[in-house]
Amino acid sequence: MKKNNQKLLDLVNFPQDVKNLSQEKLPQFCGELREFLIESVAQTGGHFGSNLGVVELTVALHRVFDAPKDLLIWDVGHQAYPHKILTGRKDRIHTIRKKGGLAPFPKREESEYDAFSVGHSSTSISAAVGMAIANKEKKDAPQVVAIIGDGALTGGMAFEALNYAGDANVNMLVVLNDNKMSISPNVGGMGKYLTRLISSPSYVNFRAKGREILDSIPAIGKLARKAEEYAKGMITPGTLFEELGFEYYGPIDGHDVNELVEVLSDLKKIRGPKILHIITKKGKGYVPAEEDEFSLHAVKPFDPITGKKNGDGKNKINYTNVFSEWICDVGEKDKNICVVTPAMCSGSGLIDFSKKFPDRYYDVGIAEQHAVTFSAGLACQGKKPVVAIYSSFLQRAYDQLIHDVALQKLNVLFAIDRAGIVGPDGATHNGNLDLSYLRIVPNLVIMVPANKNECYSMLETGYNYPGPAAVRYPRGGSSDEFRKTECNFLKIGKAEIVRKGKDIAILSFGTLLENCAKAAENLDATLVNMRFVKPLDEELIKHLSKTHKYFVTIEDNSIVGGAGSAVNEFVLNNDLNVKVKNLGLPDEFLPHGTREEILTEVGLDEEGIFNSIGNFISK
Ligand SMILES: Cc1ncc(C[n+]2csc(CCOP(=O)(O)OP(=O)(O)O)c2C)c(N)n1
Repeated sequence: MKKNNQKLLDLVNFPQDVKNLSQEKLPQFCGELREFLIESVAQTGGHFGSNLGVVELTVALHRVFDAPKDLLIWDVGHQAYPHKILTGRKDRIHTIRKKGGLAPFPKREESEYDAFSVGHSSTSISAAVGMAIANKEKKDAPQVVAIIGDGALTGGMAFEALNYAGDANVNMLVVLNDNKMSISPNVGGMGKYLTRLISSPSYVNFRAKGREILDSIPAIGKLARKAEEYAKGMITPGTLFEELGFEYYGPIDGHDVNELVEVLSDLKKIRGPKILHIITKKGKGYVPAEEDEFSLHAVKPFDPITGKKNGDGKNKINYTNVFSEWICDVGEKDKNICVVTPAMCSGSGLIDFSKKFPDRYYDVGIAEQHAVTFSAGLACQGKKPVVAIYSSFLQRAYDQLIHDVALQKLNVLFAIDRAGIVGPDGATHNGNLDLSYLRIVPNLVIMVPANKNECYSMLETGYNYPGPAAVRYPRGGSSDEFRKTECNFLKIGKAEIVRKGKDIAILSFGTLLENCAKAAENLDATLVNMRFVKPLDEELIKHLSKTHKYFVTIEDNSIVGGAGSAVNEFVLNNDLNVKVKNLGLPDEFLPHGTREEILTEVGLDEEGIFNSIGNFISK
């Protein structure tokens, strides 16, 4: 029984509780859920606009389907906060993205309601097809629903899956959540196609009417079906999904919870591949987020009344800002420079460049593979493309980097942001593998800046190097002042000795150099800023091996196959007489938390590095 002043949300912890609400209370319930979400994200920060946009959809899905038996697969999973709240995690939602707290995205280990672990885009339809096919022989097979945004639909994998599922006549539903936005406004022909669908007369009603008429003349058979298709072709500006083998329904208002419940209940009864197109507003119900869908895609903690960010509002210069400055500087000087982003304009620091040089700025959608091969094409014709990409998303375009860029020695620069530990976005977004997977690619120069000035210098060096090059830098900043005037071209494959000591040589690759200072001072060790993972400064390594007993390599990358492994190989192959210890990230998928917390946990803070080296030499 609901007491006076008790909220409906207080009564709901699991999907069954959503089913127990009376239908006319659903809009009120959605309002309460939205309010709770705003207060919660204001405290924790995190993905915001997308979650506000799927409140009604999430309520309707949990009312109609029987999760966890029925399988709900969220694409990207940045919009799954309401789903977490309705599936037993309401009390812990304020811990999301924090160390030991709820994961930022759906995660199978976290809840039986999370049918698939996600974080990267455009996987939902493929996973759903696999699940539906795996269950197809079962008597009481689960319903399988993939929920994908119009942005995620720009990823090639989503098309590959649609192409397959339609043809294989898989029993599944795709809910296409169309808000016209990716993180920034969505790009590409598919987005325009969806807009044409929306602007056409209500298709869903027409089809219902059409069916009624056809059902009343049963003998027409195949001819009737053809007539129906013909009529559909006339009323919609194209039937792309239907050509792929899906039944298309919609578009409908994704904020009308009762309509959603009705349509989803109907669709549950129809077999085969179906797509329901719903229209939503990113940021729905919170005015600042509705007015600025772009900036409020993801937020830092803020005051829910004013919408203003907590804290002093001063942003320190970080590596992304350095990239942003550099690319704008080159944009002024070199007409051939162009930048390619797979839908990460703001995160990659490209807002200024896109405004100053719109004709040399290419947002290609969430399409990493295309981004890299497209850049290869640009380079073939004399342009000088820079692929601005996050480390973990570059994993998507590995063969393109090898086959389309490196093999052809093309002049493409990879500006790889979010390398190493990223922090609150956790395991799916950590860039802890790039040095391992890049190091083995022939022809590629790989640079790892130790500070912001060096990052600028390396971008300049890589850009002017006549072949494929990569600069990888982490989220956040370094303690040094950024002084552009101190930036220079670097000599390819040359390291820098930061401190001369004896017996121990610390070979640091990248930004953890700062954390080595204490160990170097206290142990009187030589400290080297290696700068290049490829080519290695072999001459210096040989020289140091003659004057030192111990080498310690350090990197913000997996120890397996990373920069330290390159040193190991060189030491072994050249019979160098040194003992080597590799420090870096363990061979694990590391969880979320702040970057500092995770680095401390794996022993890569000042203290941890000092202790590890101490233990190593005392053995
Ligand atoms: C492979 C990959 N590239 C980029 C991203 C970063 N990213 C997260 S959400 C998002 C936009 C998704 O747009 P859409 O699917 O329309 O959902 P919306 O945010 O509009 O609700 C992007 C580009 C990602 N998660 N995975």
